[in-house]
Amino acid sequence: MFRQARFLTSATGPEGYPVHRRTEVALAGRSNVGKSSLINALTGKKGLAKVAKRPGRTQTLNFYALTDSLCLVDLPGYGFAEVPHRVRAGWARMIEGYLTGRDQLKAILLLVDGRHGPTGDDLEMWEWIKASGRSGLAVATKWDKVKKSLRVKRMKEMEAALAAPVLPFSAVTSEGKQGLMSFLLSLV
Ligand SMILES: Nc1nc2c(ncn2[C@@H]2O[C@H](COP(=O)(O)OP(=O)(O)OP(=O)(O)O)[C@@H](O)[C@H]2O)c(=O)[nH]1
Ligand SMILES: [Mg+2]
Repeated sequence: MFRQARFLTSATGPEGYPVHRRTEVALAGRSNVGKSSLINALTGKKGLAKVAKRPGRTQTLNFYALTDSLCLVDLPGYGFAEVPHRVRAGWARMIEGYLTGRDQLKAILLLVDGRHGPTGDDLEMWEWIKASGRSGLAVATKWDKVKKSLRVKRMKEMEAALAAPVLPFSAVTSEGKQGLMSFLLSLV
């Protein structure tokens, strides 16, 4: 576990990005999919990233140093209808600016709700990630909520839809945590 993890800073544009040499890994996914919870699970620090009952909680790019060489970036979730259109357009610009413009961004994790599989938005995001030239890893969140008897079938469906391996993950049981840590450490 990344017990030395700490919050670095929030940003809404390049002028706010932290100045450091860490490799960055971004967490993309629909609002409420479990991005912030994943950060807390990986670090063993419950309150490090704010987890909300209501979707749309994360509204800036939030940078978390995991080690001296690795940094996770929590992005605002997409697909949240209750946020006014103008605000959403601003988020899209902010996220796209970061994902396209940040040199030290090496990989993007796409978090998909394991209970439902990828939505249209998720598939669009996945295509974008593949085209971006960065590494991508698909993660199925809330895996504890998927009935054991359905897991094999659900995983096959998700992997077929994304045409890629998917890592099952639960912030509640910590399933998938080791695999995710190995992936992150392999980047640096
Ligand atoms: N059972 C279960 N619930 C989870 C898991 N991960 C997240 N949740 C719950 O899902 C809700 C949303 O989690 P967040 O981590 O805030 O989701 P987010 O993707 O950061 O959401 P935004 O910041 O709005 O984009 C919270 O109520 C969490 O407790 C999980 O692995 N298992
Ligand atoms: Mg969040």
